[in-house]
Amino acid sequence: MDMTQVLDDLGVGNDSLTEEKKNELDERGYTVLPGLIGDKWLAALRERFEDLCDKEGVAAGTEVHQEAGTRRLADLVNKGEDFDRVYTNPTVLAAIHHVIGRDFKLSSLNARDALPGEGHQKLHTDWSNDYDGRFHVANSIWLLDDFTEDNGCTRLVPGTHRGQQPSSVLKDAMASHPKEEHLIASAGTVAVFNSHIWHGGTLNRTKDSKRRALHCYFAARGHEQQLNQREYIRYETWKRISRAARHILDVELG
Ligand SMILES: O=C(O)CCC(=O)C(=O)O
Repeated sequence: MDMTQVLDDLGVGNDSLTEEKKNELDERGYTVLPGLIGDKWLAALRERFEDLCDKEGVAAGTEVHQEAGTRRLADLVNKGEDFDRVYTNPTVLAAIHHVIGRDFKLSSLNARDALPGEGHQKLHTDWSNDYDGRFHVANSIWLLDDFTEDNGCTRLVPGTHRGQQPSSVLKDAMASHPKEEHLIASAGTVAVFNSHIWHGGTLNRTKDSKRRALHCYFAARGHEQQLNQREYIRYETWKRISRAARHILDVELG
């Protein structure tokens, strides 16, 4: 299938994303889409998050990455039907396509919760090189809880997606940046960002507040995935999803 057909099949149209959102992605490197996850779906995703953390215990997240002070999950494509609508959401796909501008695929679908007293990350990008005139990766963060100033929201530095790696410019990538913005938004919001932008998690300063989120991360077609979906895809998932969804995962071979 070609990408035009895939996007069409998944309901992505010219009007899926407003000009304002496209401009924000171009100029600032991220945009915020409130209310994308309806209440019932949100409840189901939260329940699944907790069930998987309980079930997987210390192994949770190992398929991709574990991080001290956080609860992480990985390979969510294969861990419940409620996740099918995440990586095929037409508004998010329109935004990802706008950033990458060519055929792309899912790189990974993971989750992260910064525990109280933990979660601060250095400013980083999701791409290891400086800007080379094209964008190779784009990410979306799906808020399963309200993100507040205190509970470990994401920070982003607008306009840095066309620049160098923060580690080669900043003296201290852990420090707060004068131009950083904090993603303060309600549960159910999705933020899409050009993942060449400088960003990172912040400290959860609360005593007991959760800040669970999904990371639905995409890369241009020619690049390796963060999780090799062909290696991990389960037959029950493959059977359930559409041809267009299989293309997004790059698991069309059957
Ligand atoms: O969850 C967040 O706020 C951002 C996480 C992030 O950038 C990462 O884990 O690389």
